[in-house]
Amino acid sequence: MAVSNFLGVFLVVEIIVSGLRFGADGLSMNYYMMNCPFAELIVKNTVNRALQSDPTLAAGLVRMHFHDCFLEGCDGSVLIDSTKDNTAEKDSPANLSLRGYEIIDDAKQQLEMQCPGVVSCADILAMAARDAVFWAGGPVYDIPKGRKDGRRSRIEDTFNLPRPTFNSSDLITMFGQHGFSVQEMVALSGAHTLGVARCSSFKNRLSNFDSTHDVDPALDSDFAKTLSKTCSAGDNAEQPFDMTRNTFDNAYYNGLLRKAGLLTSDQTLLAGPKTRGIVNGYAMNQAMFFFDFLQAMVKMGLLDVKEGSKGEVRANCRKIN
Ligand code: HEM
Ligand SMILES: *[C@@H]1O[C@H](CO)[C@@H](O)[C@H](O)[C@H]1NC(C)=O
Ligand SMILES: CC(=O)N[C@H]1CO[C@H](CO)[C@@H](O)[C@@H]1O
Repeated sequence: MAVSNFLGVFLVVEIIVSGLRFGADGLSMNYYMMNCPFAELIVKNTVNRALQSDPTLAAGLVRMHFHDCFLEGCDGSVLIDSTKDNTAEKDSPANLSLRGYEIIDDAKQQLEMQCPGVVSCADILAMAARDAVFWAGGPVYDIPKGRKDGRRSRIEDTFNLPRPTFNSSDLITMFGQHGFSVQEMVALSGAHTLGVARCSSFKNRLSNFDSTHDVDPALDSDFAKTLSKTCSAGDNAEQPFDMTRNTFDNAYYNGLLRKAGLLTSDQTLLAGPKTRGIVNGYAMNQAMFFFDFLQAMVKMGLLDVKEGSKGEVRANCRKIN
């Protein structure tokens, strides 16, 4: 039953996606079929192996792809290391807790041996995030490939990431600037079904919240105690977003209904008049969440992609050629 459901979703999306003209004409589902036929398989095996030894890295890969796409487009810029003359995106405070770089390096190394100079780091990251979602129990989906790697990665660009203190209208505005509907924004936020945030990302909710409240009134009082306990171990102490941090499911939305959303930007989705109904829907219907999520992820993976001579295929994902 579950399997046939997934297959159904997969087929429908296959049709939707192949019928789409990607604003990017050079991208296609079988981009590597001729010159690196095992690219998908190599990435998948590498991701599976890494997640078997550390399941928490699924979250890392999904978040890294998001940051990559929101800054300068999905062009692998988030993977670049800082140099003497340039402080890269990854060294911003917002990106400091990104994890999973080694998995991308590992896949890249194998791909360079099989088919040197062919598979971009941006595509490896997009495929790895996709495989991580499936590995954690989420929907399976195919993505177009053919992204080129960018040559710019600057810390200044990271102001373009949403902040954990954003309210629903801030989120609607920022995601809208990237072409996402309210529904797509709420579905993408569901990626917080995986992983953790550090105390520094939510401690503003626990004391001196605003002029009339010490603790954020949108926060369940027992959950507030749990968070205070977590934070007693310091700013870097980690708190899972939902009760199943390594499983891709709709527990995140059910948590919001219990006022147990971790960040302001999570709980606000229940408070906002335009987002509340969508949260209720996803909490009730996981298949609907999966379906909307995978479509929004395919769309996110196409943000400002670089094609042809606008980019390159890096030999090392951490360095511009
Ligand atoms: C809606 C606006 C969003 C905000 C304000 C936001 C903010 C954050 C913050 C503050 C953290 C924790 C960082 C830390 O404390 O170390 C986090 C973690 C995470 N975010 Fe988001 N995020 C948003 C949307 C997204 C989207 C669209 C995705 C992916 C599609 C995503 C995927 C993740 C994942 C998987 C983690 C856990 C990472 C880990 O455990 O290593 N987020 N996010
Ligand atoms: C959301 O926050 C912005 C400031 O970031 C504020 O101007 C706006 O009034 C807030 N909206 C709601 C609905 O609280
Ligand atoms: C969300 C967040 O913390 N963004 C920060 C990322 O890094 C830049 C540069 O240091 C800051 O200006 C942002 O506030």
